[in-house]
Amino acid sequence: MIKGCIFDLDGVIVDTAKYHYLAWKELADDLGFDFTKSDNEQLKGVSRMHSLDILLKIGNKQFNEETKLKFAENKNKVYLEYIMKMTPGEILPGVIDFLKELKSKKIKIALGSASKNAMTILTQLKLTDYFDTVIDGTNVNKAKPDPEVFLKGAQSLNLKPEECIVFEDAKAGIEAAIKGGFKCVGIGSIDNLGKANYTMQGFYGITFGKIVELIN
Ligand code: B16
Ligand code: MG
Repeated sequence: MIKGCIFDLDGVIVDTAKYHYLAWKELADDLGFDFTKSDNEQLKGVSRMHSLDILLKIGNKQFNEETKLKFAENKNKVYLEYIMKMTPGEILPGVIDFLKELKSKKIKIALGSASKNAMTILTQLKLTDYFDTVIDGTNVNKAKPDPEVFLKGAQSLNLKPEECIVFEDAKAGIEAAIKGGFKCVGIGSIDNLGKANYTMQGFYGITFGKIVELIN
C-alpha cells in the first residue's frame, strides 16, 4: 500500500533548469565557448560539481580544483539571483492540487533533490509546509543514480521503499528509484524515462488515486 510520495524538485515541482542554464551559460561565455540549451539537458539531476565537469568537457577546458570551486561558487551566486526573483506562480501546473490531495489523504510527503538550494527554492515558492521531510544536496553523499537520497527520504518518513512513489524527471533519478526498490513515475518524455512504472507530462489533471491504479 502506498503511504508516501517523494518528489524531485527541479523539473517536477518547478522548472529551475532554465535558471541553471542561464547561470552556466554566463560562465561558458566568460570562458569563450558555446553552451546550448540542448547541452543543458546533460546537467539535469546532476550535482553542481559534476555539472561543472560536464560543462568544461563541452568547452574542452581544464582547470585545477581551486579554480573549479570558484567557478561553481560564482555560478551559484548568479543562479541564486534568479531564484530569489521566483514566485509561487512558477510552480508547475497541477502540483499544488496534487500536494493538497496527498495531505487530505494523509499520504506523507518528502523532497528528494540533488540541489543544495532546495530549501531556498521551497521557501521562495511558499511550499515548505507541504513537506514532512526534505532530503537534498546538503545531506546526501552519493548522487543519483545511487538511491541514497530516496532511501533517506523513505527512512525519514518511517516508510519502506515499496510504500513510496518517487516522482522524477531525470533518467538517473528513475534509475535511483528502481535501484532503491521504489515505484516511480517519470515526469517528461517516455523516450527518456521509459523504465518508470508510469510516465506523464506533469501533474495537471491527474489524481493520486489514478496514479496508484496506473502503477499497479
Ligand atoms: P544546486 P533536482 C538538480 O535538482 C538539478 O536538476 C541539477 O541541474 C543541478 O545541478 C542540481 O540539482 C544541483 O543543484 O547547484 O542548486 O546544488 O532535479 O535533483 O531537484
Ligand atoms: Mg530533476
